Amino acid sequence: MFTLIKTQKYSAIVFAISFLFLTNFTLGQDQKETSAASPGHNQIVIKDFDFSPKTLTVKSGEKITWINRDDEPHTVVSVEKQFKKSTALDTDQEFTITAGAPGTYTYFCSVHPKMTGTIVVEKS
Ligand SMILES: [Cu+2]
Repeated sequence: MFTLIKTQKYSAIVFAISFLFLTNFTLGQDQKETSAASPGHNQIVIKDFDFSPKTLTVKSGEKITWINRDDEPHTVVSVEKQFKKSTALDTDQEFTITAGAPGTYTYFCSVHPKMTGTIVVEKS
């Protein structure tokens, strides 16, 4: 009798923990999909000395975030000074700007000037 209760209690705890993990996992997935799909959130990943995507099209007023996934520091500098330049971004550091007037914005990394990218800003 005692053993049976104990086992049931144990099962209940195991069940509760699995449920929590499952819920967390599901929530995590949801959040990921939401942020990727939600309008106004545009991310450029810096990896292997490259900006990805190379060309990003956004609407005026939307935010653009660069994130450095390299071990090397990188910067984001507008060729025509259309937005303020970033500081040197360390690994996993982010830099965010708000897209201004419609147009084509080219930018580069001042540490590695061969790294270039383009942002096309469309009318919102
Ligand atoms: Cu760089």
